[in-house]
Amino acid sequence: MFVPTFTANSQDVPTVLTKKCASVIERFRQTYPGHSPDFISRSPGRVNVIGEHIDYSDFSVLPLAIDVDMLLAVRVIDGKNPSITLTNVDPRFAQRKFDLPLNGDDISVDPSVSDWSNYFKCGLLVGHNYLKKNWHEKFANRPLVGLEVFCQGDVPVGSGLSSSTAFICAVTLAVIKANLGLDFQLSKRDLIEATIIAEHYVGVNNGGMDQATTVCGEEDNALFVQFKPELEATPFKFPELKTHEVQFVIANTLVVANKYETGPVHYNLRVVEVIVAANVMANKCGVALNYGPDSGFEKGNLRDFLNAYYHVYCPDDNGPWNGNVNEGIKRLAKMLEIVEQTLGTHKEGFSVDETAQALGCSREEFTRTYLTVVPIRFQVLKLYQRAKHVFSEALRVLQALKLMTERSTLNRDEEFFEEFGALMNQSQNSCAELYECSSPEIDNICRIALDNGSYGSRLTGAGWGGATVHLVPGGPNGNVEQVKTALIEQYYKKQYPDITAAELDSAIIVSKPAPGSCIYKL
Ligand code: NG1
Ligand code: MG
Repeated sequence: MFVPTFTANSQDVPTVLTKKCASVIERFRQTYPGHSPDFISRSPGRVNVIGEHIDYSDFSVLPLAIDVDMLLAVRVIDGKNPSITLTNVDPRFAQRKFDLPLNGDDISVDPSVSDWSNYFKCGLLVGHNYLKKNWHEKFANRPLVGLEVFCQGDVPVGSGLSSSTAFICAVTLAVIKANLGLDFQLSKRDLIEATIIAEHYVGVNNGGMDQATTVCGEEDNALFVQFKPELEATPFKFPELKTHEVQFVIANTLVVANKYETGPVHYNLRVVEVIVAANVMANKCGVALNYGPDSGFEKGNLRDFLNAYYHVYCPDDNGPWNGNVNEGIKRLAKMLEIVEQTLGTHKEGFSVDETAQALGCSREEFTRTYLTVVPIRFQVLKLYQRAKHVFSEALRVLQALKLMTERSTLNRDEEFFEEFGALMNQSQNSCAELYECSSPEIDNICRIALDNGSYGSRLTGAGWGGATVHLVPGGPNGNVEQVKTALIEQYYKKQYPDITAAELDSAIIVSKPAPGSCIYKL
């Protein structure tokens, strides 16, 4: 039985500095002559093995932190008029310097200017919110301390490996530690909850998968991340197979998916579609969605519908589904039947009028409640397809979890690779066909990988470009080199004829699960 645990301890690790740490310290000293950093704040990127576009519907996901990360070398400057100086090893991001307002509430992020310092300011904002909320008596009217920061990240940007979240979590952790001292113990849960809303400041209504993974990552462990009944991140090891290792290969399409610019027709539109789908299903089944205060748009989501449906139609059941895997599989299968009955009537999509009618409200009320919260553009709302993806993907996550954690059922390595791989391939098909968040480059990479030794290939992260993840037998007689060679020859060299060896090197990542956010005391 899968008992969720939550190691809510601090992020301080032994002062064993990695090579990357040594180089960021050296670069700090070159950038800020005569100064040395007080500490390094690190947060890793993450790959989502399965469970795509379901975290903002509060369904559990199966990610792992990887060994590409964002490192911030930080020096605290105590002084009268505190300022922040940001330097980035990546020449695309020029140095930024800005004064800190005496009152942290005056820090603002302008989402219309997509400058890299915006993500720093998101971290500064949520860090300040945390300081006020948790330490008001000690912090109430104290200004934030000034910082000199050198940023060195190797999470490819816009690649679906959560570079933005790795940066923001590293910043938030740095701001809290800089202001409360390195010995202040910050629980992982607090750091996650503080950072989940950070990217909302730049206009993305994301879920909490990235933050939970970057903070809770554990070496050699994948994570089962649950958002309800409450946030839990439970590490678990890959199954011990007989002659191979379980290896996930990450291949970046190098098509940068900028969620902030395409949100109105991509990411943020999906967020609206799945919330509308939940409310249409609720109205058609005559159940009220009793959602929590943190529910998106102040309307219930698909998980709220699942709970409300069972509360009304199966009152004798043992209460809301609380992460019991087998019970969850049963309920999600039931939801897929309800999707057919309630949304299958409009497989070509719902117009605004049809949706208002299905919700039992006027066109004006529908528009005001759902269509004006974030900018979106659409012809029809594909409620059937999006809801079918979400419930089927949430179901695949639980099936994958059983495969990963109930080893006894497997007696041949291939059995694991075939069954787990099949779930990943079904996920890719659902993302492409039902959620329409794939791209020709993703489809191409997946085909090549599956033809050359991968058992399961799919997009990871938001999609529409970004990265792909592949289940490949690892170890001495595995297929990792075969998959890499095929991708280089048949995808990268064809799609990008003048790609350099360095770019190729960072395009394919073969990573072991890495530890989560941490502070290196110097
Ligand atoms: P990426 O593409 O890694 O930023 C985004 C969301 C996640 C999740 C995935 C899709 C942000 C910050 N994160 O991940 O919450 O919804 O897409 O599963 O937008
Ligand atoms: Mg991101």
